[in-house]
Amino acid sequence: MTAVTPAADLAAAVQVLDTARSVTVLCHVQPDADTIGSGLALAQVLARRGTPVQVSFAAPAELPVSMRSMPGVTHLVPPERVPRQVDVLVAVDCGSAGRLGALADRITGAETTLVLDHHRSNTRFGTVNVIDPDAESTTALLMRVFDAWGEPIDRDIAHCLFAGLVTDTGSFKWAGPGTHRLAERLLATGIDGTGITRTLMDTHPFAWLGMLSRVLGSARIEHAAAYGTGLVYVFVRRDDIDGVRSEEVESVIDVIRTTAEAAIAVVFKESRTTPELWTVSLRSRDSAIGADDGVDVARVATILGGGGHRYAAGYTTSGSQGQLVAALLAALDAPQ
Ligand SMILES: [Mn+2]
Repeated sequence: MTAVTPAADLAAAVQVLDTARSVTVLCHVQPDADTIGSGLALAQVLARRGTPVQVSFAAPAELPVSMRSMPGVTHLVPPERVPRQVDVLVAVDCGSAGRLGALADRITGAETTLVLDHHRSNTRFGTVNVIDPDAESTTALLMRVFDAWGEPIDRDIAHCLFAGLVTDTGSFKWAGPGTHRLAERLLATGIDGTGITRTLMDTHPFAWLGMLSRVLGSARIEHAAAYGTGLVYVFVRRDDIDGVRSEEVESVIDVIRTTAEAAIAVVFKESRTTPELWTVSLRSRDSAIGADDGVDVARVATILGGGGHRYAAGYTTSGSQGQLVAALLAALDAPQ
């Protein structure tokens, strides 16, 4: 991508990291490979410099299986081990403090909060904010931070950075000018890009096939939604996801979003523990990099209490299936 992070923000971030006595890196709840890859890459750079560092996320209790082979996982600590008072707190890939879940209260006890992120809807909740909505991934943004800091990217760090880049670009489907150059630089360190991608994106248990067939069979389309550009949606209920991981649940949106007749694709995902509590994923179909068309789903998600990117966003809500669809349709038809 061509967008440039304001040099002053980058310099301020480097200054914070360079002079930190200790660092606590926080990833978002329901972590993906971009937030974990960012957290573990930064932790490895800090550890190499001799700066005490820990990485955490509030929920769920366990790191998703597909991310457990990432280098640097030894820096992960459970949320209850994160002290109330910390020196430097770094939030990676979090558009708002709410994305930290139960760890959001640690901001109050932090001397400095550094926010490194690429979400369009970012609320700039840090004392220092490095936000670039045009960055492919937060790990791509971290490459710029490491370059400005003069910290080399070794093979283990490259593994983590590549994990975020390959997942947030949908295996480089959403690549712009410069994206492949970033990938080339990481691959040149000797990492197994194919293996990393297969582990993160292309490996599912057999039970995934049954789950997909049940869920996809219940898909609905609303042609009149979003000013006639169309909405396709499915519900993934608690009893649909027995025996499958979060990775399988998250994969559903990538099938739904291919529907030609709808500009917006939505997956409602019910909590495993709380009935009628849902996390909702939205995708806008016209997701050509740099294009200014398509529905801005970050705006829709923000109306519903969430946030995200122009072409990919989400929110959390509760209620019956009918209530959820009605609220979504109203938000899609809200004045621009
Ligand atoms: Mn991301």
